[in-house]
Amino acid sequence: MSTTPAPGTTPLTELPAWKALEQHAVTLKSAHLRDLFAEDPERATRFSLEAEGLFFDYSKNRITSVTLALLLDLAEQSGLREHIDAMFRGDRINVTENRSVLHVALRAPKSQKIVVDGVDVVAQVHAVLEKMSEFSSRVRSGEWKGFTGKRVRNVINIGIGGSDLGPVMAYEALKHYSQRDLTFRFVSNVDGTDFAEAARDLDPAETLFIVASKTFTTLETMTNANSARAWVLDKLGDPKAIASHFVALSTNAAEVSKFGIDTANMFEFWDWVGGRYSMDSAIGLSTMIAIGPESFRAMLAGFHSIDEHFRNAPLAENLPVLMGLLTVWYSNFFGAQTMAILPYDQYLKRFPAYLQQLTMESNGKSTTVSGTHVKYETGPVYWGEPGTNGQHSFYQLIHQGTRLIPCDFLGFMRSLNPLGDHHDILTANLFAQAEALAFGKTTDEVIAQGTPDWLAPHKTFEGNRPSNMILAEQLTPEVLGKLIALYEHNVFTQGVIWQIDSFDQWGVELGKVLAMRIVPELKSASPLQHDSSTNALIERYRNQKV
Ligand code: G6Q
Repeated sequence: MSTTPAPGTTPLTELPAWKALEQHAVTLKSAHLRDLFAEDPERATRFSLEAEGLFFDYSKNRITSVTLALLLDLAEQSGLREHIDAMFRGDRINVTENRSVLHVALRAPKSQKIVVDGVDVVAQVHAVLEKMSEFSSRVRSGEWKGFTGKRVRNVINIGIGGSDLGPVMAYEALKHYSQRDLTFRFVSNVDGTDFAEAARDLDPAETLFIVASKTFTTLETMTNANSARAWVLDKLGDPKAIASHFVALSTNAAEVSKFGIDTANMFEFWDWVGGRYSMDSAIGLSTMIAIGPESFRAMLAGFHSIDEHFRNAPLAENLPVLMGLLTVWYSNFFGAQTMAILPYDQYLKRFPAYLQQLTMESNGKSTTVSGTHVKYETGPVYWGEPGTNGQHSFYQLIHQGTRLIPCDFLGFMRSLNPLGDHHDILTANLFAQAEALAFGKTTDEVIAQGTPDWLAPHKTFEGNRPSNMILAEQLTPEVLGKLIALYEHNVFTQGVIWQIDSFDQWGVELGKVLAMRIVPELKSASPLQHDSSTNALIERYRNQKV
């Protein structure tokens, strides 16, 4: 193994392992998975592993033992191990924002200590968890009353991006465990339709709003929160009603009280929790109300078990590391532009959307931590839908299109809703798709099945399309925590290799500023100083709005 340069000091493309991978990829591109499996009867065992109750089969990837060794060299030469240690220590690895990145502290057991600037953040986390548990129990039992004395029956989370996608995804994923006499809704879009449709059939006297915003200044969220306040006051009249119908999840106590929410009803988190890494912080309050404090803690334990695995397992047996390296392999050496996330579980219907933010906001960067422009591709586009629905729409392109789309398949051994042979059919589809993508169907096989020669090319499947298979016993809160942590650390691994800051989001910040400039221009007749296209669009809106 070659010597390891200090992390980040050598440009990625000059690392010996990178150069070796470039050479190796040339030979491997012509290898077919059919042959790789035929040559090695042990392949499925060689390229699969089980960790923390998750089974990971990565044998249907276009790799050999040499590929794996080179990718692991790349991880070592990139200083992955040192970067992992730095994150867990609380070093300020989010360099452009000069912040620690400590979502792992959100699920650390009470006995653990992580000290940042002289403060034990684990103790802070547990104090907030206690407060959340107490509040959730009061809402769930009906003890928390609205202003008129009616119990809360509806919970509406108002937030956007990291303050929305996690709570929505987790609510959907864990609906099976939720308290069914409570209604949960999520309002994110500043489009008035989102709030109007969420509130239209609800009684303000029975509705609790959770205003979720790390900064408490986000235009969309504050606009929706103000409309919610007006909606409550319209029916309940008295401004004192706000205290019983609004709570806040935020890092910004000053803005929370300015809005009129008592800071006693604020659940705190900290600047070392990134928005897209916050669904297990106070931002998860709606999840905790839905599934209860005990299940929420089980979810945290699931996260923590993968954190420990990521931190301690050798790189070669480290599930998130392997997943991250495979994504680097396809993105940088096979020209793959996208990754499909295909959960075979209806409860995970929002999981691809959640991962879209986690992965694309984290690794959609083109400047390295040392400020140079990258000379290679970084974060791929993540997308997906639950199986089997996707099979009847976009899978065609994955099977027979011209693009290489590595897939992550996710499945469970047992259904939460056993119904006839539904689960066998679902799982048969899951396994069959991965098999067909890898092995395809040759023209000879097609002709042997009686297809006329002219039609045979259309019914031929090239195969050699890579996929991972991730299996767990059943979708529980704990397993959901494990799956999310798996992708968080997968993203981390990719970011370290690509030498980018996976924890800032300057693109999102830009969006927040740009709209603020145009809002007043839409309301006035002031002269415009944009480009001719933007000026014309604003003029058109000014002329046609009622
Ligand atoms: C996430 C991003 C972004 C953020 C939203 C909402 O990592 O920073 O999606 O979560 O812009 O921000 P607030 O929580 O501050 O309202």
